[in-house]
Amino acid sequence: MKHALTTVLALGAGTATAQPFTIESSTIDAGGGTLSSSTYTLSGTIGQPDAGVTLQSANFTLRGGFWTSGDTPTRLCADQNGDGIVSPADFSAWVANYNIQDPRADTNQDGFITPADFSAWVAAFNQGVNGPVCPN
Ligand SMILES: [Ca+2]
Ligand SMILES: [Ca+2]
Repeated sequence: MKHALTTVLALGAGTATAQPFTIESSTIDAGGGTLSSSTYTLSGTIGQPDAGVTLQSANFTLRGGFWTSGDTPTRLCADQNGDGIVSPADFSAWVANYNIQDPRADTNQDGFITPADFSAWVAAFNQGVNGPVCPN
């Protein structure tokens, strides 16, 4: 059995080429379901200990979070404190997010948190509600 697994891995490595990567949103957690009434519908999965965790290497970022039944929740990129508005308080929030390498500080959405994100944040701030949208 060990030999078979090694062979499979070797084949997989042999087919890896320089192609773009795509990983669809998914969950490997157990359970989940939908509750509904005449007015409301709630879908979810409990037991997602990976929510909020970010793994990052030089080239890739993997963020854990809660799945949704539709679109990924978004916010204005300039809204760094998540209060739903773009205000000067978001400058301090961007600095705080930058210092702890919070993914929200990646304002230019290139997968890296660098000083270039400050320029992107200023541009997004100046665009106000017409600014770019980022994932929550
Ligand atoms: Ca804000
Ligand atoms: Ca960035």
